[in-house]
Amino acid sequence: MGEPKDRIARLFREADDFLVVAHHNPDGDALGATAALAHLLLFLGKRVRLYNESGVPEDLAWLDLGAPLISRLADLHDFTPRVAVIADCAEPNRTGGEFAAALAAGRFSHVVVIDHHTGTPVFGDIRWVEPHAAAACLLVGELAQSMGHDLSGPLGEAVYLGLVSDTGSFTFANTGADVFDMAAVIVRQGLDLDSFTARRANNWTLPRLHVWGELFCGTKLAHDGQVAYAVVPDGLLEQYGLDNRALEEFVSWLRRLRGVHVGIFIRPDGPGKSKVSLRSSSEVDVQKIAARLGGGGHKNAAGVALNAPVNEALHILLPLAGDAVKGLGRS
Ligand SMILES: [Mn+2]
Repeated sequence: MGEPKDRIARLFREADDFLVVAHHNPDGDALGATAALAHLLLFLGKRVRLYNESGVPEDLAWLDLGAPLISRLADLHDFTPRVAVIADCAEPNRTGGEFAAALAAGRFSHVVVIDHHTGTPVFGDIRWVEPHAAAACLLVGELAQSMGHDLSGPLGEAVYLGLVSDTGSFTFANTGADVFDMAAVIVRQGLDLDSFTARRANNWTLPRLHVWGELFCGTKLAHDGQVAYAVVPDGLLEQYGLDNRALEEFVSWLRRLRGVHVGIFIRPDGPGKSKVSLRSSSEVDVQKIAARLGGGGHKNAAGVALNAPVNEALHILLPLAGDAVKGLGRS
């Protein structure tokens, strides 16, 4: 027994073969945690494979993953990892159907969960879940430090990516002193910020900039200016030859409007379906809105997939957002 972190450290030392997994459509925290765990396990002399159903998104292709990443379990070939480590993922289905089925079939003798979401069903036999942690990478960084590894090189860079991604570059309310402390350690241990930023942030294409321009122009206010929303029309991305990744973090900009407490961003997600991203400032809890519709996330950042076209989704979301901002002072 003992603290989950210590139990994970013990398992990492004792077992030999690991599969590291994160939620599909990985963001910087999910892929950063995957890579950081790989580097930690390699440092310990273990055999490691990484799995993500969506593969590596093009905008994160620069990240040093340390080990091969596969998106089909058949690509493990004769490697049969006994330990699955799942990071930044609140529920098995968010890893995608194939891995969730493998978990349900009992394919692994140990299932480790390292996460900062709350979700159901509760799964995994060693669970280190800290809903107040800003990023899964913060936990992975702590684990590495507790096992005597410093946060230099590709491991430090992967952790840093997670910190930056999940805190909106150190601006969201979840950015505690612990985040700055770990970032400081990583910088002190050699992170090249100039090169990191060039690879992570300064890599837009002109079509992406133009799509954002269109979406900015289409942004509207509701509920006395306290809610901002933007809806991606069907076919817009296709018209520019882009995929959903091009919209990453757009929703955060809705909060930049003066007086706005909730940002709603809705995009098509296949025929008759949509994907909703919610962001809030201060005390407004958008996780509650997402949870009512079957989604999840955190207090200030949440999301949900709906079986409704984008405009219908907007009609579902707007009244809920209105309720959430009711009684707040105008700021
Ligand atoms: Mn995360």
